[in-house]
Amino acid sequence: MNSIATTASGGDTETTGVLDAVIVGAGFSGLYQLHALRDRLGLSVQVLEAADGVGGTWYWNRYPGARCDSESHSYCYSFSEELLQDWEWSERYPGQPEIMRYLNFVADRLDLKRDIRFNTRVAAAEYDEARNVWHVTSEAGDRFTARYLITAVGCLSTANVPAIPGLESFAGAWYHTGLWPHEGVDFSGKRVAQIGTGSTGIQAAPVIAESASHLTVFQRTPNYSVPARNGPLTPEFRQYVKDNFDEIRRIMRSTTNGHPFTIADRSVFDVSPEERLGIYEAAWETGGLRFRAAFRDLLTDRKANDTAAEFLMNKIREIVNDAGTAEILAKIDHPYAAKRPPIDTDYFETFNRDNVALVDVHADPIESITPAGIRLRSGAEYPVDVIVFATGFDAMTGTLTRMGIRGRDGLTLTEAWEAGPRNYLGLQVTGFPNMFTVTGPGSPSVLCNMPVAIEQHVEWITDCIAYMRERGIERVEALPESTDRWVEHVNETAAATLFPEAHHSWYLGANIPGKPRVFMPYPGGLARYRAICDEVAAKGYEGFEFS
Ligand code: N01
Repeated sequence: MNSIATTASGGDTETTGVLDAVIVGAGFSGLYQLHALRDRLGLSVQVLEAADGVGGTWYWNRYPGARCDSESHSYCYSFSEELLQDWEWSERYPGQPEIMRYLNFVADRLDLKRDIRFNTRVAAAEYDEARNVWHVTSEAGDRFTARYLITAVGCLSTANVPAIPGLESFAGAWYHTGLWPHEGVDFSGKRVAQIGTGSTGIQAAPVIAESASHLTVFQRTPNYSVPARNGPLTPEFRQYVKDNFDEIRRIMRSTTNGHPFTIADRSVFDVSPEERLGIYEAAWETGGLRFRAAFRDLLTDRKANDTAAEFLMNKIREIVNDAGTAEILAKIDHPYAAKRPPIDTDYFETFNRDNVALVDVHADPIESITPAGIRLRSGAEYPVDVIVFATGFDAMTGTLTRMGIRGRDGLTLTEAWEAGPRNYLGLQVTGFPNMFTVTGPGSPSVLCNMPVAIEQHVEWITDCIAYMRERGIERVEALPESTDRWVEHVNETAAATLFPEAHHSWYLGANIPGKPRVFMPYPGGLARYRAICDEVAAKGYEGFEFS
């Protein structure tokens, strides 16, 4: 292990030796990657984190109703029996504060914080070919040199505030859900506008409506949603999880999406229409992402998907009292689950409240923000005191391309990904030796229960580095032909699904003006992906070049 001293001079910090690794980000992935490299391999590691605490996406997303859509007992690390036994989740889905408590519990239990530099946002990371090291510089000018650069920046960490003319003139307060104030926002007595009806907006609206004097939801693309059916976990269930975690882990690792339940082994048209309706009703009652697992062909056969879509649109019409509002909510143009399927607590019911209104900004787009509120193209005006942007993220690539990453021959990551992200296995970009991207584009990532995808990546990266060290190999880089083949494979796999039919989805980069339209996550399923990665490793890291 290298011994590293850090010196502070003129407010700057500079490593005086070469660290083994710099990890960027202290969320689920950065914490485990630090533990794996430091405590398993004995490496010198520095984590750099922009926030003043651990948590990653959960540190920033403190909006009302923020809660994970994965079930608690699966939204956690599975690598440590001790962590599993010593933590208790309180509800079926973990709320944001509870996830923060959990990640702090893990960081403290594994003594991780001493190797994390908080309040340190990376401004540049440059590969030095002559020395085969990465020089990483923070916005404040602190400098770190390391053999490996590992990005653990999450997939949804660069907030997207749409460039609507006039925002700077707005006299009220505005917030993005992904950069929510720590002290919270008091909506009482306020007229609130919420723009966006993705997973976040669908969680936030019912909670905001409870305290605001009035909430207007501006919906551009209607969305499906299934009731989460959240509630407290019983002591019996918690004990069941502790006693059966090996089996739960086995299921999570063997399914497409890394959840603790399997996808039914039946096709939509294997059953009669009456039977199908019964299956959908039961799945609706069970709630959450389990609805998607009712049939195995929902994401590959449009006609099969249409049956689920029709069921869910009818549910909206049943729940929402006002027929006009129900129609705006139910006019959904994409297959169910081709965009990330939201789950909710009383979302559609919220539109039955007297203090809530829905505005269709697909029919009449937002034209500007005025000092008083929101103006549509038709000239209609909505005076408000607060605007909540639930408008999502520059997903998967946004944070990476903003980090000033420069590889061999001065190539920037932005240049390398000008036409969309290109890499091998979602793990390494050709031209960027010794850099690994945890849950990068091209990996299953956001299509999965994230901790399961993260653990697979962290363990693969750790094994790869161990392999190199055992053999005195100092450099690893994805071969260009491996990248070409992988990108082709991801595209072919996506084309065999219904995902591309949601042409406005952030999976395709369509939510960011000018972003190349490329299907970014790997849609072949986590189990298949794991098998591919394992085979690559077993063949001596086939497709990578060692030197
Ligand atoms: O963001 P989104 P999100 N004018 O991009 C609308 C994860 N997540 O924060 O669809 C008007 O999905 C936009 O409209 P359209 C999860 O993976 C996880 O909700 O582009 N509207 C859309 O309605 C999720 O998928 C949990 O037409 C505008 C909304 O804003 C991901 O985060 C919980 C607009 C953005 O939806 C992102 O979800 C919550 C404009 N100019 C979220 N610009 C978990 O449980 C955008 N919109 C783990």
